[in-house]
Amino acid sequence: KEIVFPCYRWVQGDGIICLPEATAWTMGKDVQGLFQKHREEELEERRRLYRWATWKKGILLSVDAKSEKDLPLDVRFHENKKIDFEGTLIAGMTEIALKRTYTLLSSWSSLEDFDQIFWCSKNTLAKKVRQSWKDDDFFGYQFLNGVNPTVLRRSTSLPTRLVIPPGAEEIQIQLEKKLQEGCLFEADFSLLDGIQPNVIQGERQYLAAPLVMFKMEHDGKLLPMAIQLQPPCSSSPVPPLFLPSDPSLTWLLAKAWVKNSDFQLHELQAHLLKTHLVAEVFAVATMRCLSGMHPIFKLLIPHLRYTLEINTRARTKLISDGGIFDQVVNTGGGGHLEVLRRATACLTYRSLCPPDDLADRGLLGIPSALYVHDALRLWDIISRYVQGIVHLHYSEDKVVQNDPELQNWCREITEIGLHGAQARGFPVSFQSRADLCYFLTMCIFTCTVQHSGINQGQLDWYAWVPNAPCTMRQPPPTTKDVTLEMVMATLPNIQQACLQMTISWHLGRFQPDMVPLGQHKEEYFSGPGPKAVLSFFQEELNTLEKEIVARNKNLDLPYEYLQPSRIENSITI
Ligand code: OYP
Repeated sequence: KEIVFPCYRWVQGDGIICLPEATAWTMGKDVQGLFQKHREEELEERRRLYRWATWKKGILLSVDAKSEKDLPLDVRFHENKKIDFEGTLIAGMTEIALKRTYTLLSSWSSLEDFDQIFWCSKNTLAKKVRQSWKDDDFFGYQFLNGVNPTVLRRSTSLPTRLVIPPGAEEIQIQLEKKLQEGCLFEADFSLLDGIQPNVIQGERQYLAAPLVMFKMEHDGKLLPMAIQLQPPCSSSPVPPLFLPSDPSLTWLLAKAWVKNSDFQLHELQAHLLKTHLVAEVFAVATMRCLSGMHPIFKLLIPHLRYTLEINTRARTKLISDGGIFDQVVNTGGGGHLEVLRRATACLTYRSLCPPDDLADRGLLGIPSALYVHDALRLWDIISRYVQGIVHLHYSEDKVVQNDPELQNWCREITEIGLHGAQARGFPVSFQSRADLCYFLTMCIFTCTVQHSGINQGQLDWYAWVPNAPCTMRQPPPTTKDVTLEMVMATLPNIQQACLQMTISWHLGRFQPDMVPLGQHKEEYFSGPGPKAVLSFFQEELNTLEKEIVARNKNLDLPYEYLQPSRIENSITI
């Protein structure tokens, strides 16, 4: 009797989809060893097709591919995705060229001049950003519910770097009072300290490493109290503390510096490293270690679609020599790789799991923290889904312990892909079903919820360039004498601002071929058990969708990035 082997492959291009047959099998279940040989051969071939590569030392490992053309067909963009991706870039670049011509003779001397290139037609929240970007509560809001909700933490003491300059004792008293009340928060960008800034077309750019102190009001508003742009250092005078009571342009420039630093940590640490590159490690390890009939392969594969190709494109065009970072970002020219290296060196398992991360950052139980609320709800929903699938295939902890493909997958992720991350809390083996479920929840959460939360907001928050400048062309102010000329000479020039808008739109806009979380059509599992688990997952997502829509109706600024229908099933952009 011929055995039909389950396979994961789907044939691309001509629309034929070849779905995996049979049920998911762990090796333990295959007592007669019927599939053993097939599994071994399959994995041997996959290890040949998907190899680890060190793109740059000190950064997570990636798939071995010089360009997307080197990738196996199974993981390439479908034709329509490719046309859309490349077409949008061309459209964006053409629009920039037109704008450049159109603005050739106009002035670039007031903040309103950014209007000349602003794409207000493209969305409404971006318009609101343009109106309100100078307001302190709007500035604070972004650290809770903006494009980068990953830096803020509740203070447990006054930061040691916060040296109070003479004459600013009053602010120290206020900070201590807020600390006592438990409503003092901070955003610290020390990771950027000492990073070499870019040189763009012969012009030196500048970087800062700010600290912002915030207070939370009773109505849930987060307000900045003080900004220190550089950490103190023994060879220079105590850095000034910028305050809301400073002249308005001084305070505005200090906030713009913070937003520039936030842009760097957002794109390099929160976005690139902690979603894209981590997901790539899961993808390569999954292809190398788990056979197509393995239940965990079937569980994860929909959440790994297109990730290898988008990341390969990022390595050839975005963070490459002469890529977009080098062209218009002040960490570009190598500093961006050093930021990635530093961020890799402090990447912990806890920081990828919201229940741990948000507790560590003291962000639980804050009604105005909408990202926190939605992320935790989604974590729970995903964890029930994962548990449903895992418990169908692993009857007890022993079965987990005795699954060699799975254990190998775990070790390969932590020791190889994540570059020896066991010291930072990542597991090298799974001892129980609970261990396994937690790790898988983290994998799926990272590839779906977290990426959507971090990616979509680029469209809203980065189109009005002064709100999040991609580069700074003058050094940070060291006194409080700030003029409009200084502000304009510091913020990005027309060319840089245009490119920032184009790329933010390219990445943040709705993806025409997007598959929402849990809505993939491929049936990797057959049999009623897994199907019921998947439909329960979909139901729970539906319920949450309704809750979020209802909540947003009553808000001035709706928080929509984690609405399940907007969360993509994998990292594809
Ligand atoms: C890949 O062909 C990606 O020029 C975007 O990267 C853009 C390209 C390639 C260039 C395409 C081309 C997607 C995935 C990612 C990521 C995280 C970092 C995003 C940083 C965006 C920075 C915006 C810069 C504005 C100036």
